[in-house]
Formats: sequence, C-alpha cells, structure tokens
Amino acid sequence: MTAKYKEKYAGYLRPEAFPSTFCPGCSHIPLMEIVLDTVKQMELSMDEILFASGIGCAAWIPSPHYLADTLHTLHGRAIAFATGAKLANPTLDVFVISGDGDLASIGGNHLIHAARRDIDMVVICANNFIYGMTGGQVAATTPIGHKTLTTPKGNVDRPFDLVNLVRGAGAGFTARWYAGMRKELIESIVQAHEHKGFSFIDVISICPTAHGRRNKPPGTKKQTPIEKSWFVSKEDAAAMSADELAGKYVVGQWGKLPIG
Ligand SMILES: Cc1ncc(C[n+]2csc(CCOP(=O)(O)OP(=O)(O)O)c2C)c(N)n1
Ligand SMILES: [Mg+2]
Repeated sequence: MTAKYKEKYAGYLRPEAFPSTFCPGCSHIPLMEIVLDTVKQMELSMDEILFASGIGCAAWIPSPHYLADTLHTLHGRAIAFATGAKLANPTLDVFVISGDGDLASIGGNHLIHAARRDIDMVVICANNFIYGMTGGQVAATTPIGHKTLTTPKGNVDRPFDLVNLVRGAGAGFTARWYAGMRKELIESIVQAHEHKGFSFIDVISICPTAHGRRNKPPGTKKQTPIEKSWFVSKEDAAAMSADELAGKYVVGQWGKLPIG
C-alpha cells in the first residue's frame, strides 16, 4: 500500500489488510475502491454501515479490507445474516458484497427470497462467472461454452441472468455494469442506497487467474475473454434480436416488475 493510497483511503481501508490477497488484474480491486468512493461521495459514516459477505475472493472485498463493522459469514448465507442485522437495527445501512457463487449458487435461495420480501439492503454481486477462490469451478453464472476447472470442455448449462432472476423475484432496484464502468456504478450504488427496499447490482468482474486464463481469445496475451463488445446498453438491446443478443450482457438499471 503506497503512502498516497493509504492517505486516500484513511478511515475507509484497514492498512493492516495490505498487501491484499487479490491477484493482479482482478476486478474485485476496483470494485472494492468504487464502493468506498461512493460511500465517501454520499458522505455516509463508515460507523453506520454494516458490510456483510459470505465466503470467496469477492467476500474479501469488505472483510478484511473495510474499516467498518463487517460480517464475514458462512458460504451463501450473507443475506440471511444481513437480514437479521437489519431487523435488529432498522437504522443500519446494510450492504452485502459477495460473489456470484456465494450469492447466486449456494446462496441463491436467500437471494430470491430477500428480493421477494423486499428487505431493505443493497446487494452487490462481484460476478466473475466462476468459484474463483477455490480454483475456478463452474458456477450458476458461467457462460455456455466457457472452460472451467470442472468443465474443461466447456460449460453446457444455461447460466442465470442475475438481474432478471432477482427482478422476477420482486427487487425494486436492479442494475448491471462491468467493474470498469466506474461512473455508472457509482450512480447505481447511490440510487440503490436511496431505494427503500431490496436493491441488487450485478458487477461483471475479471478473474485472470481462474477464469480468464482458461478462456482468453487464442493468439492474445489477454487474460480474459471479456471485452467492450460484450456489453450492450438496455436501450440498444431493445432493438436487437435474441440471436444478436446471444453472448452479450445488457447493462443498465431496471425498476420493479408488476406482479403477474
Ligand atoms: C458450505 C461450503 N461449501 C463450499 C465451500 C467452498 N467454497 C469457498 S468459496 C467458494 C466459491 C466462491 O465463489 P464466489 O462467491 O463466486 O467468489 P469468488 O471467489 O469467485 O470471488 C466455495 C465453493 C465452503 N467454504 N463452504
Ligand atoms: Mg465468483
């Protein structure tokens, strides 16, 4: 941690958590900073926020890095713990920051039911398409055809569209961005925090170590298949056919779906 970085995040990051365990090139790092930059911009006190996470590399974003109260919980159970904390202290600002495996695979039931019950919290999913921390096994978010530790010939199962899953379950605020879309992410985190009820942000995150190196385009040194052409705004997507949208990730913000 450089002196400049230490100064920038004094009161927000724990210097003793550095050097961090994140690999070089991991997008969980900019996401870790973007959430703090947004907290600063909103002038929220770190003393009045609870950050909950489960288990995984993404779960390390708040704990041990953030200088705040953190709940580093059981795998898949961050939302359950966060719900309990919110019920016990409704004035608490509750943020859950965890991975796609944690929130949507083992924790999928907690995710959809917290959305259905409209529990007032902000859930940020660092979605790197795999179980990164344990070596890169296939997850409920792995794109079709992508190679993982457990699908060496390519994943054959349809992945969850996390925004549509959570929106279908009842969430009133949902968004999806790539971790490099800093401005958009900050704006969505502000709006998610202002939204009274369940908010969910799907953040596509590069994992060079466990996902990128198995799926990099042939002939390049890039450690990820993720590129700008993957992302289509929801406005542009509205004019595209299902075939044109195959393999794309629609980015933007969405409100509540009507029941029925
Ligand atoms: C009950 C239980 N099952 C499995 C594990 C092993 N495990 C730890 S983290 C993890 C996956 C984490 O993936 P994700 O949430 O996507 O985070 P990432 O590491 O990709 O950022 C798994 C399967 C565990 N710790 N506990
Ligand atoms: Mg993951």
